[in-house]
Amino acid sequence: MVNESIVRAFGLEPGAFEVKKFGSGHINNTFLLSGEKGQYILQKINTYVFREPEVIARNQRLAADYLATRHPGYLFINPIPTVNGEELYVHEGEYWRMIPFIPDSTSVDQADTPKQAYEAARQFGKMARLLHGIDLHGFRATIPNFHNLTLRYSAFQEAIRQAKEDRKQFAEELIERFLRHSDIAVTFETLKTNPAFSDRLMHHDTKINNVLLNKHTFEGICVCDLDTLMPGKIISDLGDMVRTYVSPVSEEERDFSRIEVRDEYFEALMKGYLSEVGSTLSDAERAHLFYAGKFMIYMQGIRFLTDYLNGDVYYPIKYPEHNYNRAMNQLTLLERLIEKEDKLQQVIDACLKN
Ligand code: ADP
Ligand code: GN1
Ligand code: MG
Repeated sequence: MVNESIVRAFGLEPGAFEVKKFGSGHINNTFLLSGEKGQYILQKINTYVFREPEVIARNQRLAADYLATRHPGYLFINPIPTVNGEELYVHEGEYWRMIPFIPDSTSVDQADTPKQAYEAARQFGKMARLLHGIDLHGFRATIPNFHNLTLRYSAFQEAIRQAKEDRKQFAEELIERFLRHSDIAVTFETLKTNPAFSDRLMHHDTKINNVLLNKHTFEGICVCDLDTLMPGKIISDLGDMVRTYVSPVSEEERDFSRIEVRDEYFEALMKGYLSEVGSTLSDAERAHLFYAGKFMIYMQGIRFLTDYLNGDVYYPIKYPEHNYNRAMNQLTLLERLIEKEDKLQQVIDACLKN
């Protein structure tokens, strides 16, 4: 499963560890190494997605250096260097890195209690707050235009034009329904260039399983999966939490009637996030906190549908209509969220007052 020379490159004896596939992400390959000398996470970086893995390593190093001087007590997961002192090990053209396994930690794939949503959001908020004000000059995008909705929207339109006829016909109604919400992309256009909506260092993948929780108390320990740590907008991190914490079922659910927006989870994540970053927000950012959820759900929905129309080249699928169903799932979630806008905006307003 993992070539022994890779484990050795990080100074560990392969025979002393049991290696297991770990985690449920779409992009990288993650392994857990367990042995008497401790536990480690070993990951193969997907270089189709991350074209320049060195950019990931540099962004993390810059953030780590800043945090180590400004906030030395903060737990930021640093990679374990190879025996040659490198952050990445290249084996037959593939990039590997190792990180320490945080003891007594666990993660959940789905928010099962509002407290979990609160704890996770607080961890993402804490990192955003501590990194607020860092000089962004040395940072680069690990995936260029990752959350650029304007370009995602163009890619969607291009996919509609290029799609094979059978897929286009099958998805016709769903395409129409997504196009009806194109105002979400238009709003993004105005935010992109608004100086009061400036870039921050964002995580860009704030799913709940990217937070490590204490396995006994379920209190937040720290965030993980830092591959997409790069300059971006507050709506990315906040929005992806709304996208992935509020519904009782995940983006994989095919019984769309089970998708709903649970007010208490929405409130818990807003409270958790704003308790940390609230004081750093500009007026323009404060005015777009509800928009964040719409932005991320819409973008993820059109990314899934684009991939369906392109013939499933990005997201791994388990059956032919998988990406179509994921897109339908996200559209349903978007509609459920928009129905509750007035009520949820009141929740946000109350959190901002505290
Ligand atoms: P992926 O790209 O597969 O999502 P992650 O970096 O999120 O990769 O790792 C997958 C899972 O492994 C996470 O959801 C988390 O449960 C666990 N994990 C990652 N890093 C650590 C760590 N340093 N300590 C403990 N568990 C970790
Ligand atoms: C991918 O690797 P994973 O599963 O955490 C994707 C995210 C999507 C997510 C949808 C680099 O994340 O943007 O939100 O799938 N990551 C990349 O499940 O494209
Ligand atoms: Mg992950």
